[in-house]
Amino acid sequence: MRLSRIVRAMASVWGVVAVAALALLPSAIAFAQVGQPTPITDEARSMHRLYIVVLSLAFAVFVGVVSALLFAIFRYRRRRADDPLPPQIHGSAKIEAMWIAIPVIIVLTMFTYSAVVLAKTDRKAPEDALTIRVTGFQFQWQFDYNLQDLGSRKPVDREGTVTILGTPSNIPELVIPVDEPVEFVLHSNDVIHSFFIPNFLYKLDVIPGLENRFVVVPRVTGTFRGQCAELCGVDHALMLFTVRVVTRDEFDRWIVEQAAGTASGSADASAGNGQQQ
Ligand SMILES: [Cu+2]
Repeated sequence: MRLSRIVRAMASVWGVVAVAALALLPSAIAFAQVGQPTPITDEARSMHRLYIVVLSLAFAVFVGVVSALLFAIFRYRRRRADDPLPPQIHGSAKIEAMWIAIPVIIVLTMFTYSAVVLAKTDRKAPEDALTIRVTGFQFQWQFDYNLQDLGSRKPVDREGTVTILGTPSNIPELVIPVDEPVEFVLHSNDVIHSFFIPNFLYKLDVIPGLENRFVVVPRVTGTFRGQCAELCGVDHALMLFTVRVVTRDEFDRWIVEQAAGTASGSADASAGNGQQQ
């Protein structure tokens, strides 16, 4: 039968293409990641794995469709001896079942995996998470550390807040410990901003009158950049900040330094940069 011959021919073409595509997949993934930030939190790593899985599925679909298309174009192009009307084919339960089953499997895989990753990234912060209150304003950021809520350890034994206040000419530094949960509680005093740290592969809107929060577990120490990702006015581009991920010991030393010399228990460290004001 003509149809089964076509299916067999297609299957052998797809076999060759599948081997070639598998060989090319690592290069395709590497190419797709050029210029992307390195994920530095548990959550970012999960999202990155999801991205790779979806990208691989999309790559497989692309290769499958394009190879079928090219096969049909070249193998069944019109030849001089051809009749004006090629053999007419109607229906094939096998092929129809296949083109329903394969997309359903792909969509269900992506849905289930996305739901798992979403549940992880959108989870509630554990009790012992370090909580940082982030306030966006036109045009900078303020970071508040409650001395009674500093995560796994309690390096300062008193009430109060350490405030890191940024200005457009002096960008603030957010310091967080590695390997433990850090929760960001986002507030805005004026318009909508967006708290974005590219290496978290995550951003969240900062909305007046609404408290948005998210939690991450950083796994890499170092200095990373952050910025506002929502056009919020004329100096939006100046809403930059840096994130320094340090060991817990370094973090304790830093917070003690920041809190020192403030009898009232409120340490103001304008544009922090880890230095005591
Ligand atoms: Cu902005």
